[in-house]
Amino acid sequence: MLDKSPSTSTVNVPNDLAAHWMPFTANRAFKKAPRLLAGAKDMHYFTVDGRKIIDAASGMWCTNAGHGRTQISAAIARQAEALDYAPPFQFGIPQAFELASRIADLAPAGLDHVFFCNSGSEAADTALKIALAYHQLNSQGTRTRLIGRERGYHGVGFGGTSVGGIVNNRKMYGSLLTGVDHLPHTYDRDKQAFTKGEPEYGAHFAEELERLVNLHGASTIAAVIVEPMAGSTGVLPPPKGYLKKLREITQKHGILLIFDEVITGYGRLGYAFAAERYGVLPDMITFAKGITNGAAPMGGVIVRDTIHDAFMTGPDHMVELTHGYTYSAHPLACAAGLATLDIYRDEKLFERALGLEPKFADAAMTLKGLPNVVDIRTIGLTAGIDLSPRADAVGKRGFEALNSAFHDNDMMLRVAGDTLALTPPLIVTEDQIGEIIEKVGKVIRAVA
Ligand code: PXG
Repeated sequence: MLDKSPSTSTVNVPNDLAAHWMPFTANRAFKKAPRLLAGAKDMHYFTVDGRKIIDAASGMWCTNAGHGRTQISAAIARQAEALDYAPPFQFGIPQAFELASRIADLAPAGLDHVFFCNSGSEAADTALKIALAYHQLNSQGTRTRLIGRERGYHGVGFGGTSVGGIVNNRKMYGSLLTGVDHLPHTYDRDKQAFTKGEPEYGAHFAEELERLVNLHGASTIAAVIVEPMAGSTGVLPPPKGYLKKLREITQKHGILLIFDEVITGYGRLGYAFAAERYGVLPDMITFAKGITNGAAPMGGVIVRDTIHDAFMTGPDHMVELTHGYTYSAHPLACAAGLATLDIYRDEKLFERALGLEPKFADAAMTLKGLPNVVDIRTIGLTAGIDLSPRADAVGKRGFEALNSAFHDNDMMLRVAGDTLALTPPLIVTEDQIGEIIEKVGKVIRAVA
């Protein structure tokens, strides 16, 4: 058993933070007041100075089973000793096949094939490439247009950035992919504010796809990609009936539907995948994060049989899909994934999340009425809390909240602009939900 709680003296704190250019981080502010982590166990992080921080973010939507799970770290260690690396092109390891089968078993029937990569970004780009290639094989090569959604996030590759809909992530990177269009986002505060679960209002936003079909012609559209619940933009649950409608319209026009389940996968909404919660069968599901509980980088795409089978033609010796990564199905990630799925199953964590959902929603809604709180949305074990921005600087109040949580309230949360996102590990107890909400209340008052 590894005890990851650090004693202050064992942690080596660097005195020069200049060389590491941190991702998606306000680097200069960080380096003035660093948030340095040294260990983690169950629901908590430990800072380099020995403080215990409650994790209301599952790291970054990753550690659904909580931190420091020895079952996972031991599996990784064993795998590293037995087989450190194996080429995934033209060679295989048993664990990759086993993990793919386990994932296919969790996915809706008909989605039975798994292509591995190393991140959510790679998963999104992989799914988009499979969609384009499929239509070519299917004698519909004019279908090249990709449709995303405003406020969507599909990672940072050129494909994912192009179909993504968060302006700050797009505007610095030129024209991106051509032939991309976007559905409108599904949020209308006037009609949806302070809703628990899926809002009643907004299914009609899916009908905008008919408008895009009328504009471009169905024969030019390859795929639509959406997050069933938009996470990064600040937690937007799908309106009731929206995803079903999107499925109906895509099906009618021969357009593939991709669910980006990088966040919603592996229990966040109380099911293995959101596709199951909503009873909607997409053509592909992308995943990452929770597949290894964050303990090793891994992502992937679960593909519908008809799409996979369309590639399995031609001469036997030919590569069917000219795509893949040096680290696809990496042995350490496969070992971590198998151990993680064991934990999810044995501890019934998806069911646990579903059971806790009403309590979590009730607790989050108690924050209504605190200063600057203009909306609270909940879904599964996730809540988004919109704070009104400071007059002079959008995002500043949110950034202050991140710092107040970490430095003054021993809590990690995620912020997206001025929205606070709570998304704790699925092992969270009712008492810990109470503690998190109480601390969020303090943070909200502190940044009033
Ligand atoms: N798709 C979705 C839906 C995501 O949420 C990605 C793709 C990209 O995954 P990678 O592994 O390439 O980062 C994501 C990532 C946040 C937050 O604070 C969310 C993500 C990443 C970082 C922060 O909400 N999601």
